[in-house]
Amino acid sequence: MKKKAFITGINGQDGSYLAELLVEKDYEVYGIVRRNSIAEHQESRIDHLVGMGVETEYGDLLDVSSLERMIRTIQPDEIYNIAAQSHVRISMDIPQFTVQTNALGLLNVLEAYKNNCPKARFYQASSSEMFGRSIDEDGYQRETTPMHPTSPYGCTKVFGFNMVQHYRNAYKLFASNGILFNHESPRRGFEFVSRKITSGVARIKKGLQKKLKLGNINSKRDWGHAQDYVDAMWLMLQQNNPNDFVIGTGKQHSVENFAEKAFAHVGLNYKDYLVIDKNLIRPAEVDSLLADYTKAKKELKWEPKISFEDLVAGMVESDLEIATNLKY
Ligand code: NAP
Ligand code: F7E
Repeated sequence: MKKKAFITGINGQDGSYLAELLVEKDYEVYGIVRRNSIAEHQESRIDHLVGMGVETEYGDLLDVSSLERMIRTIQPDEIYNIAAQSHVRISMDIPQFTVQTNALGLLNVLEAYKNNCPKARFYQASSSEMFGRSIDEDGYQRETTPMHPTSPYGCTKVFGFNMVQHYRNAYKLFASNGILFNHESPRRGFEFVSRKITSGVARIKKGLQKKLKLGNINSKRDWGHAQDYVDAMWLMLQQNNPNDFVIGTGKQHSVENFAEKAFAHVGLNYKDYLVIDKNLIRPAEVDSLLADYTKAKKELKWEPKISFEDLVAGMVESDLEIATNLKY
């Protein structure tokens, strides 16, 4: 019999790659999407999976009754809670919505899981943003690094992380946290810095935009490719025991370096186009994220495959194609 997976956030960046991976592995895949007034764009990241074993229904992390009903009816073998208000800066503008979705929403899914199919395995999309400005002496963050979040988003993810551990310990559930560092792809939302840069580069190259406005270009991130990271999510649920794992590349680049590489890919010098806009600087910033993923490498046998250079090049190429076809 085919395995069944239930994914919240299936139409987001990670959810779409995860659904693709699970279809390849011959799972039946179920997901919830929120009702949106522009329904025709809503499933653009997963349109190609329709008829391939992926089914979606309207749902919301905040709508307990539909979550309960779906989990009870589907009886999934694996539940991936990927949905969230995932933007750190925006979490400072809409903190209450962010807390409701990421914290109470996660709790709603955990309860639906515990009450309706406790034998399933559960994945929670935790984040390196939970560490905030906390860095070990060697410059890395790892599973044991103290968590001092510096955004409403980070606070909600610490809540989720602790809740998952609590449910695992108290109710003996197979519930794991993936502590994922930044990961990007051509499917990344346009308001994250990587995609803002690559779409800006493509539009500048095609004469559709003149300048690229950014905030803090000195912050450093450990950027990987989302496609590699969904492999790690799946691997976590195939282990003998639930656990928590840091997932990253162990390499770090500044925002400025990302921009430099993206512009260089199309033969332009970023210094001719980059404008610093003080309004884009955050009230609180995480300066440096760098993953020590030794535990995942050892126990999951997971390693990132796509390099930073290929990630940037692939995103610019994809955005050049979009800019050429004016598909914005
Ligand atoms: P994303 O592209 O923003 O996708 C988020 C998904 O959650 C979308 O499908 C969104 O649906 C859905 N969603 C939001 N609020 C919801 C609600 N109330 N009910 C149901 N669905 C809701 O994010 P991502 O980059 O794929 O990230 C996936 C997860 O990993 C998130 O939990 C994020 O916080 C976490 N994470 C991401 C990174 C990263 O670098 N990408 C790193 C660490 C952790 P709509 O399209 O309707 O908004
Ligand atoms: O910012 C700086 C900004 O919004 C990266 C989410 O997936 O990863 C992501 O959160 C850096 C920050 O990602 C602009 O100040 C400069 O230092 O792409 P970002 P993030 O905040 O690191 C974590 C791990 C998650 O879990 C989150 O879900 O870039 N920056 N100028 C800018 N950032 C944005 N967005 N826009 C700018 O114009």
